[in-house]
Amino acid sequence: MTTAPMPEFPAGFRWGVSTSAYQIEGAVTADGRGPSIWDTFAHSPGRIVDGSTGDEACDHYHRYAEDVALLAELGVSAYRFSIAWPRVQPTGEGAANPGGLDFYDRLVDELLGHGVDPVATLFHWDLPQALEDAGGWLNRDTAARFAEYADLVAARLGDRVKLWITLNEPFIHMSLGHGMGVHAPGWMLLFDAFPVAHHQLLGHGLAVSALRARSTSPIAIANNYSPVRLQGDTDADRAAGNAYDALHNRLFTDPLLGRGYPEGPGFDPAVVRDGDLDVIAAPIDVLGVNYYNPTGIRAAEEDSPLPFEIVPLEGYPRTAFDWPVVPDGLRDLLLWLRDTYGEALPPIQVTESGCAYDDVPDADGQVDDPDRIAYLDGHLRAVRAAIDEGVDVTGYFVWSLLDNWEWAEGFTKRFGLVHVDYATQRRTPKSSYGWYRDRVIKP
Ligand code: PNW
Repeated sequence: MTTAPMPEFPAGFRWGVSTSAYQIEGAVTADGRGPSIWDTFAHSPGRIVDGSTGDEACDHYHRYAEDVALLAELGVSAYRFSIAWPRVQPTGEGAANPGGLDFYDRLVDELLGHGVDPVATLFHWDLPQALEDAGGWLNRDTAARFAEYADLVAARLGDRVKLWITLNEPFIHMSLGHGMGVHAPGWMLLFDAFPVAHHQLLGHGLAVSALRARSTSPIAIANNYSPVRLQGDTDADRAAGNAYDALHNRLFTDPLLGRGYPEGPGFDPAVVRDGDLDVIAAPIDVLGVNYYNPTGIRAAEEDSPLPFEIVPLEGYPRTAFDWPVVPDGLRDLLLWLRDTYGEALPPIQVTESGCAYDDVPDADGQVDDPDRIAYLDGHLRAVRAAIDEGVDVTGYFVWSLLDNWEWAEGFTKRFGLVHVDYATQRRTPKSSYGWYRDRVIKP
């Protein structure tokens, strides 16, 4: 598919792709790795739609050199991956497991050898199972454990990782993992999941100090945002929109940027101790923004347990996940962040943006994915529009390099620029890979 020439981005703009450990690595018992909550969850009957697990995933643990060659050929300047905590600390505490860190050491050197900046996420949801057995993120102690783990990683990789990302989407880990039971560890606590928000944020703040002590590289967090599209214009609809914003878009960002928690659903002051908000507001250098779609909101029915009602957005194309394709939502979000946080907002990098489609190889083995090209084209123009309106955006990472194990959806959702045939682990770049390389990164 051809698209109109992409407008130029500022010099030095960081082009990347993202992945996460449990979704691609496989090799779940290699070199002393301990079990994580996702191993436990995936192996529990009924949790994953196709009954699959991440035991093998894309076998990236053994094929990382081939995957780095794909990155180099793509021409990205950065690669965002995550480090599996249970490889570094199989039980979540104590001395580092050298075999686990060795893998990331090899990966980082392979990236640098190909001119690709390593961007490392420390926590992309794969908590060591032993920590979950002690209460997981509901237990305040997990925050301190996370900072110790960050210290071990930075001691080994702090001279070479170019950007640290402490947590991936703490909101999704709280809501889907602990509120609604859709993700590991599978708790259904609804709004009682708030301690998971606070302890993740506390862990983030403590990890920022640990990283600063070992590394001069900038530090970020990757938050998930979904701008509100009000479906109604009554005062009750607007109040519902504010409640949803407080929960999804501000619960993590307000305290990170020094404003304390927003009043609203889910907030429980009882777990917040003196001094915690100062730890959480430790300055960060970059705000990572993961965006997939906006959320339609209107006032809830009177007997609803929720202070808002989520309404499907009509009139948009949809991805294989049934998520609406709304590129303007990304521009709106970036402007909302700037208008809401003003001077407190650090430069933004879009750390995830992408879509799932049912990509099937043709008779010649080629994968043509015009819908993904249209998706990325629209979202990049939205980023460009926000930059034109004065928002400081310095990077964009496509989710994802490879088709991979999509959590509760197993292998049924393909987000990659590169198709993976899981039976053979054969990688085939899709047409979107060539488009990103030739029309965006090196036009
Ligand atoms: C993100 N939602 O997860 C994650 O960071 C990735 O690991 C994942 O593969 C990617 O987005 C695609 O799903 C999300 O329900 C999971 O709104 C669920 C939602 C959003 C993000």
